[in-house]
Amino acid sequence: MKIPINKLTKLLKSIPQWSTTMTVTVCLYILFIMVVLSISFPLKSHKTKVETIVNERANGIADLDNDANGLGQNEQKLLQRARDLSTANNRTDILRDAFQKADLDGDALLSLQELARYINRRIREHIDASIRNNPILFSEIDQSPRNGLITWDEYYVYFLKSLGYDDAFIRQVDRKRNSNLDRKTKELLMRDKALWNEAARSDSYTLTLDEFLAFKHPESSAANLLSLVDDLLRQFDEDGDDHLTMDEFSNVVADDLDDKWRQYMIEKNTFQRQEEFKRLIDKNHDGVADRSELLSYVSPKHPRHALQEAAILFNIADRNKDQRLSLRELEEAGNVFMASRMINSAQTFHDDFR
Ligand SMILES: [Ca+2]
Ligand SMILES: [Ca+2]
Ligand SMILES: [Ca+2]
Ligand SMILES: [Ca+2]
Repeated sequence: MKIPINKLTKLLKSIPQWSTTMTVTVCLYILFIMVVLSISFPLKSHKTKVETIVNERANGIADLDNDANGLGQNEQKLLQRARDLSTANNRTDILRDAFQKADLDGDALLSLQELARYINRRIREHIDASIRNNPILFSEIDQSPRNGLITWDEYYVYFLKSLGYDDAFIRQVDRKRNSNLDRKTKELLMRDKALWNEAARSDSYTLTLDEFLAFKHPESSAANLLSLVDDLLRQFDEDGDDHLTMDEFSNVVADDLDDKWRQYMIEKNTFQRQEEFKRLIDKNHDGVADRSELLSYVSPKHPRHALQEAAILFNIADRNKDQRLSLRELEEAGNVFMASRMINSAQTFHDDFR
């Protein structure tokens, strides 16, 4: 989608300056400031809307028209995921358990830092587990022949088996047309086929062990992260010296909004991008970001992802605006938390790291 430059300039100019009080508050936590600056808080007038959302719900969140409300895009995405989620029977138990684990000081309330720290831990656990389990799953699928490569056919059989189809049924399925499969299964197969084609770098018919990791867990794949760093350099490294200066990083021209880095960057103003560069990217403070600094920045283990997710959850669920989440507030927006990285650390990353 292309947005006219003049509209964007207007949009950027309309972003209000932060008040001193606000700045003092956010300074309490240095990483928090970065994320808060980069996230659109809902305006006061949206409170009623948010209250309506959490009041009238069938599955933990209520309907919300996508156009005329002030919640940010990230909040909208999470709300949509929450809507798509069917409500788990043991939701209350899951939420209570996570709440207790996240509540480090045991005051029965979650601060933004507590929530972010917990989410970061969940993300790290998810990534470590997916890397650990990758060879095991790989050799389970690599059966015919067992040659260190997984073909689409091998994956197809494994996938249907994992959904409970038996061998006799699987043998007679027309694999081109996916005949006799229900609509949901067909959709999942088509999605996987598309992801497969993206991950199969060397040969489109087979996946190596590393490619299989990128296929199942793009956020855990080192090759994927390195290519994100390449993208970042290609977009912003103007003098081509393989390093980003603060100017290269922060003076973004909005000429290519199809690029996801530019989309991401344009959501922030120059000051915010400079702060992000100084505080989150240039770790050794030598004024340039090298590849290893950029790699740590794009990694899902970087705390900024957890902080951003925590801030989104606060925007949606902190109804009394006391900057704390109670268990009740969690339960009232139940499916939002279930769909978030607080509980579902795996699925939600898959969209971001393709
Ligand atoms: Ca607490
Ligand atoms: Ca450069
Ligand atoms: Ca540096
Ligand atoms: Ca609260």
